Amino acid sequence: RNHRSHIECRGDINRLNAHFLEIYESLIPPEEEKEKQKQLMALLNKHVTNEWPKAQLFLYGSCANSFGFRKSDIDVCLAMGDADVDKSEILLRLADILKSDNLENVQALTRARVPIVKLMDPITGISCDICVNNMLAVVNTKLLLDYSKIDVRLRQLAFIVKHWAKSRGVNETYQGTLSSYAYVLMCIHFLQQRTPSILPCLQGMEVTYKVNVDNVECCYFDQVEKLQGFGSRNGESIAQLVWAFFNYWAYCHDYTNDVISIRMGSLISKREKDWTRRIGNDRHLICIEDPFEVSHDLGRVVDKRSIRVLREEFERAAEILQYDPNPCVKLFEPY
Ligand code: 3AT
Ligand code: MG
Repeated sequence: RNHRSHIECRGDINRLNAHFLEIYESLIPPEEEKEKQKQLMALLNKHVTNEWPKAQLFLYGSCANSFGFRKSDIDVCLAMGDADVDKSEILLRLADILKSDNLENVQALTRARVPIVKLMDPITGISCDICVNNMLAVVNTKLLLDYSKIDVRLRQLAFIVKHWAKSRGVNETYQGTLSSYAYVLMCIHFLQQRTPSILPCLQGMEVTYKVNVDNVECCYFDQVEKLQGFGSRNGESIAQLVWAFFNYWAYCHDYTNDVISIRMGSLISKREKDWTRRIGNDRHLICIEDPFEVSHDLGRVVDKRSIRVLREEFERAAEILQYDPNPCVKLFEPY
């Protein structure tokens, strides 16, 4: 498997920079979209505070972590201020309230793994999922956003990787492949590991932001404006990084022993996490530690079949980037 691990990058790799940047630019949501999101949030806020004066709405996920593409759905969290609420009851009530306004396709999915209300706003054309008291997701959204402000290459790399994963059908957790959240963590870890590093480890620095959510201490250095230029000692281009990212996951990562951890800013061992055996449905075939819920492996959705699919896709991408005369076409070819 690791026969190509020390391969040299092709000499003309920087020829691809302009292509990757063009793809990145084309996926960035335009300003009007942000305006429409705010408009919909204002409408939802009005209904929510009218019914539950102490409740608050937060955007989370890709619409708020800076890794969202244009025309994405938005993820909203309704924070009730009280942890002991009956989520189903609240979602059913919320659905009733929203149905009586102009919103379309309002549906309460109370039996989903994460129970939500789904809806579509015909005025802005935006679809949205609303969950209750999912504050860890709101906090990990802020962490990802803060990382994205340190070096623009994170956002560029993550856009290319997410676009590749969506094109190749490996961004489907229900089919055993990885979530967008997991791919962004892989990109952050990868940039922390470059020499010189392009990203710091915010959770290993002085604590300037601290919240306790569901009994998890979430703390890290969030004054990222002070870290401008952190990665500038490393001059690697986006094309070199995309190449190295796929080369790493195709030929260099030790799937048997290693866990990637952006919390530690390094690899850690499966042994120290006790992630060496299958327990229940958690097989730990690719291990990505959640930065706050550290017992949580984002790779736990991956099974014996889908790990093969994933690794073959990493290898395919690495081969294309190394040898294909026109990699940008082949890399994103629909599967
Ligand atoms: P898309 O652009 O919609 O593909 P996204 O960033 O919205 O990407 P997801 O839909 O995978 O990502 O997830 C929405 C947010 O929910 C992202 C993250 O804040 C949170 N989240 C997702 N999966 C997990 C998880 N397994 N553990 C903790 N938080 C998660
Ligand atoms: Mg989403």
